[in-house]
Amino acid sequence: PAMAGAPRGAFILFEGVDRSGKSTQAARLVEALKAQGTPAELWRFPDRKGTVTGKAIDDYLSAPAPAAAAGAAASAGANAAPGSAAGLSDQAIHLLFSANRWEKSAALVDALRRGVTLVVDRYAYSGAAYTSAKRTPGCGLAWCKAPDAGLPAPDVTLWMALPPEAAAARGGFGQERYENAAFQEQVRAAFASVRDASWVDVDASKGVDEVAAEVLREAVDAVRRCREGQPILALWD
Ligand code: Z5A
Ligand code: MG
Repeated sequence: PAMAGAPRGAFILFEGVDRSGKSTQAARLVEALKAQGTPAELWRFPDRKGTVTGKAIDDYLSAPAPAAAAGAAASAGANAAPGSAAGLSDQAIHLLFSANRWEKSAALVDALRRGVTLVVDRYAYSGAAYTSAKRTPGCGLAWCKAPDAGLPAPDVTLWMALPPEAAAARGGFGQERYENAAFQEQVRAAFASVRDASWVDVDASKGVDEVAAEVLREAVDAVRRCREGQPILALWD
């Protein structure tokens, strides 16, 4: 609280495997915070609009998986047209996802300093988890984390814990690149390797209202800590 002006907002992050309810809860949380008088905005990564990198990432993700095997399905399609985002190498798309966050990092810190709490749907943990899950030679966890080191770190990361069976029961996969069960299991394991002190487990298998109540408790706690002067840290430094 040493700084003049309004206390800063909190950076509240949702991470989790597909269909764990991140987007549902992030939207709910923003409304709940606003209703309590806490200025809040919903952000998501990848930011597919309003960034230089967003369009390429969107094209890459909407391309269907090129092969059946988990690793191959997630990786670049050898048959993709040269120069199309769908055919980007694992390294190139990884760096674009990271660049997409760096594009927004100054604005993110600025919003926090203006007192706005940011509720963020996915971030660098997703980046490291999805790419390292591909098991591309040379792209181990350290390589995957490196480009995101130094980004503003979340004040709390809400890990939406959901067993695979429960995730499967929430409906079939679409046609996007990473939407197959085998790859999702590799992603789940990779997330376990990137968890850090900012992480709090939320039981995402409960009903939407129950999950929302647990999420709000954690969020309010983070907002309080930031108001009391908890500094903005750098990720993975
Ligand atoms: N990716 C990457 O590779 N590198 C990066 O750096 C980043 C991302 C940042 C796009 O992400 C892809 O980008 C993603 C990771 C990769 N790959 N995949 N696959 P995305 O965020 O756009 O993915 P998404 O499609 O928005 O969402 P999602 O993660 O699959 O789902 P979710 O947001 O966690 O869940 P939801 O949409 O809130 O809910 C899913 C369904 O469950 C829906 O029908 C809900 O009504 C239902 N639901 C929600 N909550 C409940 C509860 N509590 N009970 C029952 N049913 C529920
Ligand atoms: Mg989502």
